Amino acid sequence: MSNEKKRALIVVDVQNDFCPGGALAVPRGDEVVAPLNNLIEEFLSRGEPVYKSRDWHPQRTKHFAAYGGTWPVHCVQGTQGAEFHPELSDDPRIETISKGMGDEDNYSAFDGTDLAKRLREQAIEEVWVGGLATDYCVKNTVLDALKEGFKVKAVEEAMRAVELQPGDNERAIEEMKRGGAEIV
Ligand code: VGL
Ligand code: ZN
Repeated sequence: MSNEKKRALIVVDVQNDFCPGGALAVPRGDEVVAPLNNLIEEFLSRGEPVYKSRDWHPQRTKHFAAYGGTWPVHCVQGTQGAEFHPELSDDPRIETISKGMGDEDNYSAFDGTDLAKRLREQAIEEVWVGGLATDYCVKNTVLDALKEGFKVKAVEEAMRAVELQPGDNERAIEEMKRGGAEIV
């Protein structure tokens, strides 16, 4: 038997609203598409599973500033802003994980979803993570993956931060490292 770890790729929230021109644009958010497409191709060609998460909000949620939360309206179910970036690779083998359907912030792709169960069913040991945004959904996805017992490789060139506060990107990277993720 090979001693290679069984891996999966998690592409976090690469949606129009998080890219330049979107409702909650992450500066240079679209730059994650090219490195993520390379990873998607590598994983699929080796028969390794690929998951895309998407922020999939109802029109009214306490996640939005208008209803007591933090954020402008973004990634509302069925809108163009909630669609994946048009250049992000698609493939029938890729599975979509929807999150953020309630009033909780649900930043992590594990929060309120069956992602951990699905990964365990496939005997995955290690997840590679990239996407948007480093300081929210990527960070929380990485920390939850570690809590769920997976090894994590966080792909720094394949993620970008919102940086509501300057330094949030650096702090998020540090937090992921401290939690046990390997930054690659
Ligand atoms: C996200 C803010 C609000 C993210 C989602 O995907 O990082 N950030 N909702
Ligand atoms: Zn959101």
